[in-house]
Amino acid sequence: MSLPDKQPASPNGILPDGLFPGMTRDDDPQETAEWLDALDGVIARDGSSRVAYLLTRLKQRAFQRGVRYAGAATTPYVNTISAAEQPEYPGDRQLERRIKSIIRWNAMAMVVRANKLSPGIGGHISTYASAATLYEVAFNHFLHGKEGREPPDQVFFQGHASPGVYARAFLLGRLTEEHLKNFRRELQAKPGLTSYPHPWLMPKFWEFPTVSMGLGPIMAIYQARFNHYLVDRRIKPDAEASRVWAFLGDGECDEPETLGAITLAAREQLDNLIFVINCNLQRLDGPVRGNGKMIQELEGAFRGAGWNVIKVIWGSDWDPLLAQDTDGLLMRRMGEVVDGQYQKYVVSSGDYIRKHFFGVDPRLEAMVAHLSDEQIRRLTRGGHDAAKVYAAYQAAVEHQGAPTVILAKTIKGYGLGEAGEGRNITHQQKKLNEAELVEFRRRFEIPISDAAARRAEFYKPPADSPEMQYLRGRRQALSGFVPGRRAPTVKLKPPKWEDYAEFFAGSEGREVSSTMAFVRLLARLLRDKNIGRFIVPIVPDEARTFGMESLFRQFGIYSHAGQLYEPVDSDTVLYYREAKDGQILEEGITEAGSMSSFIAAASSYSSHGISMIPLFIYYSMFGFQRIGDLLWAAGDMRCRGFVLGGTAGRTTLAGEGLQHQDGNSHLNALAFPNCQAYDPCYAYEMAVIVLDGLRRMYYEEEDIFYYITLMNENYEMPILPLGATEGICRGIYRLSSRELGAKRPMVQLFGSGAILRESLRAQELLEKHFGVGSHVYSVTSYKTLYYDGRACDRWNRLHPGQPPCRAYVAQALEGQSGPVVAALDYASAVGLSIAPWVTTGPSATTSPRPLGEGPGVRATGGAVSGSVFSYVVLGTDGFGRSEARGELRRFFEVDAENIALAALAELAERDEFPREELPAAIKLLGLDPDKPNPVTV
Ligand SMILES: Cc1ncc(C[n+]2csc(CCOP(=O)(O)OP(=O)(O)O)c2C)c(N)n1
Ligand SMILES: [Mg+2]
Repeated sequence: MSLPDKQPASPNGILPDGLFPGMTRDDDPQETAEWLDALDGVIARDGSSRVAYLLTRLKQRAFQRGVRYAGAATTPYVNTISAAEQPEYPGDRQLERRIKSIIRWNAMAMVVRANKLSPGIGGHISTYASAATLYEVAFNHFLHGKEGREPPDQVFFQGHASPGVYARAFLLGRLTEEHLKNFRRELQAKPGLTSYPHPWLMPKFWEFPTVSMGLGPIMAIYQARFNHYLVDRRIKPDAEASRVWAFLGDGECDEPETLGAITLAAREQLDNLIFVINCNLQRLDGPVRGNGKMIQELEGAFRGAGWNVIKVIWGSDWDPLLAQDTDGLLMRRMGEVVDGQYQKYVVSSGDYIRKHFFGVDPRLEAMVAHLSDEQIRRLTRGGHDAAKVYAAYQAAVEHQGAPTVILAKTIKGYGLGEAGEGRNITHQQKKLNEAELVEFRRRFEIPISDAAARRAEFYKPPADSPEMQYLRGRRQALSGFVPGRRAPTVKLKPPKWEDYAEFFAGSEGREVSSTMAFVRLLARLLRDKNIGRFIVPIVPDEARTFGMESLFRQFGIYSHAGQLYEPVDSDTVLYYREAKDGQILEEGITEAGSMSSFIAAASSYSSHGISMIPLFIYYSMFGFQRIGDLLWAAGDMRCRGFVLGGTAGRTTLAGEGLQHQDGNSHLNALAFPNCQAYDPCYAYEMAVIVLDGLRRMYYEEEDIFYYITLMNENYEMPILPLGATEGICRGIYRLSSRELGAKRPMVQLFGSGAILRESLRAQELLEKHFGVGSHVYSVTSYKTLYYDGRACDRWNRLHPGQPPCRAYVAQALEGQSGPVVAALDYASAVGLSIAPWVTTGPSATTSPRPLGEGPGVRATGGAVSGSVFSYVVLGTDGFGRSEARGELRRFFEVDAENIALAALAELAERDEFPREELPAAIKLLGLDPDKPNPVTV
């Protein structure tokens, strides 16, 4: 089958040779020629800025006269920087080429060896093979480490290129041969290397987790913005914000997060931000845009968003051809061939390219008549030409007022030859046969024997070789290693608890919500003389929902440009004040963007050496389930800070219905290892958790972050009970006791968050109508109890001879009896997670029974020898409803009446309450036995 060489139209709707849809030919070539001559004249006489001015005026005039021509956001398919404008290359290209070849070899050998030893262990060769020049030019000439006076660069590496970064670190002596041998084998006796950039696993090496594609680019944008924030607020004394480099794949640009925030970068004039997009035209399965042109598509998107776009498409060997191309024929041919076809050229002979690319026009064919087929085949792509890449980077760092994107065309699997260069299978290629290894060694001139090549042995030149000296010298000149993570350099002074006494004193009859209490706490933190400056409030267009607008005026909304208009509410006390030194990050409707800001602030202790304290408050339903992957990255990155799920709980948000009522986030949070998840009910609980969190994160330097849910239901906030702080932090404490004497049955009630007050009401109902005594416990964190219980079990299992550890929840129930009924505003699985440790002490007598039907979800079974529990969890499983709170709680069966019934039913199981009285109890409590199950309706 022969493929079409000439495509009818390019993807942006402009016909190949500049004609527009509906136009088939140039009706007046002579007139066209006159205009072009005139243009040439202006260029020769006055230069390019004059031309740009005239073109702008022409466009304006045409518009005034009714010509509706917006113009394309793209430029021709050639390098943005012409050969004439290219700066001289400052390095030793010969030596750099040798170093790059050695790194290529070791990166490839690392993956091949790993798969030889343990087939299927994985790894990627082709991504780095295509990007080697992009990285090497940056490492040798641009990326600043942390040991100099200049602000260090922050680099987001393409996750799949990690073998190249490791191979370089090996040459530099940062990693040993053992590390490389144990690539993707982290659990061996000798040190190993993690597959991708994970700061959690290599905390001195990697800074930014990037391998979940799309997260790197959006985090990079907000990182660059946060760097400006630190300078604008004078937290960092630097005159300039740190530069951020993000290396990404062209396939990665299909992730919504990649392009989703690019307008912000331009709007904020982030000229400290450089995207380098490795346009190898391929992703995992095949071409990124087989029938289109990815570079052109990206150029249009970025230019439209206001970025400085630099295309690096062709290598230097194309320069003489382009110099001959006075009538633009070659340029047009370059523009009309689609990406799928360019990929085909990679795997084709020079003869094929001569025939199919140049052969469409005799004038083009003549242009390359003097080149052999081999020379034609080897014509390079810009991304493999250090001089072209250097020119682009230099222009990018010099550009002011806008971020820069470099679109570098490369070949995926460059250098792999038959083993995968430009092939659709190349992304997954991790095995090279012996002949391919020897060929690779030959092509890149690695000075090892064929036998060593067949064994894929690593190669490191002698320490005093010119290569090694050059390599080290360049890094010394650029202030040390990249990447690299460091410990905080500036320590914060802790806040004094006595300054926060108002939050422990209760609301004295006033009814407030935990959200209101939090906003008051936030305002107090902002005024704290020890840490106030370092607080970073973050909110995605929801400040008024949470009653935070009072902070606008006082602390200001951060805006690099200041406030260029008179706000519509300037005559009010709480006006919308934007300021260059504003402290609040009001992000607009982007949870992903806000979370990226959180990540930048929460990792500032390491990336800037300055601990910042972000508090990111959002609509809780749009947290874990919408941007969970960013939260996961935050954990990986050892972020320290608070995320606050506002309007949380399935039944607290009256009226909003299915989409908004969050009963899931605590279930999600359960799986995030270093996330401390809390569901407080009272203001004092919330304040204790926040203050203790500050201690743990900023003074004990624990790499954890907090998730705290807040509600908008108003009620009186009580006083902090004596001795409750430890229990609040550890997940449970006893709040209220009704002991009615030894003859009366007893139950234990767990309540949390919004539903704690229902448990308290159930306590009243049980006493008043049924003579049942109870203790009510506030469970502030099921997650903390769950992790604690698991840690105890594990310790006991591994230390059989030693006194057993007892889970904290079991300690809280020590000596108590009767069933336990838990109620919460989240999926019941959250409550059930602690079932193994819910034991009511040695006095329990009944034997374990199988999981049964009944109200809520019941877990049964023995836990600690001699003790037995029955544990019922009432949670809010199912889709939400638009309703008022009371009706919602009845619907989900988590209200006081349902809690009381669950307690009575459990007592009846133990013969502590007459079973035959249950129907009357149901009636008295006003419950409907035939009500549908909320999970299934
Ligand atoms: C969010 C996400 N989805 C899917 C993947 C799996 N994946 C890894 S690499 C890859 C292809 C990458 O293509 P591209 O971005 O063009 O990078 P290249 O390797 O071509 O430089 C895919 C689909 C991933 N890592 N992250
Ligand atoms: Mg790609």
